Amino acid sequence: MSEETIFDKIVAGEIPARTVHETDTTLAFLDANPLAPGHTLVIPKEGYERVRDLPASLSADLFAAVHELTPRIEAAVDADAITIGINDGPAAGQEIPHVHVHIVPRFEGDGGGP
Ligand code: DGP
Repeated sequence: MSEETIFDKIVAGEIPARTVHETDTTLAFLDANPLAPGHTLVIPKEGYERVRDLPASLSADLFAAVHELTPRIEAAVDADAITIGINDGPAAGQEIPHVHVHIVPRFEGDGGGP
């Protein structure tokens, strides 16, 4: 487990987020600084810092949530594709030390992404 982060506060309902999906072990909500409409973060409710720290069952739960959400998000914003990304460690750009998967809708010619 890592230090308490802003994502723990979102899980606890202490700060608001636009939740799009929830299971017993995962939560998905819209990114506050979106790279594209529909940019969503999927997190384990428990605050593990790095992907390597996740118990296998939780990593399976996390990817199951990503798997379920991706086509729904793509359809909701009429995207052409999706980038799925994890910044795993500060040197990779991880700002919040609580594992999170970016689901970023992509559009032909957008030239963007995480
Ligand atoms: P990363 O750089 O991979 O650690 O991504 C962190 C993301 O978290 C970044 O895209 C912005 C988002 N974020 C930071 N604080 C908040 C918050 O309080 N609420 C929400 N919904 N997203 C946040």
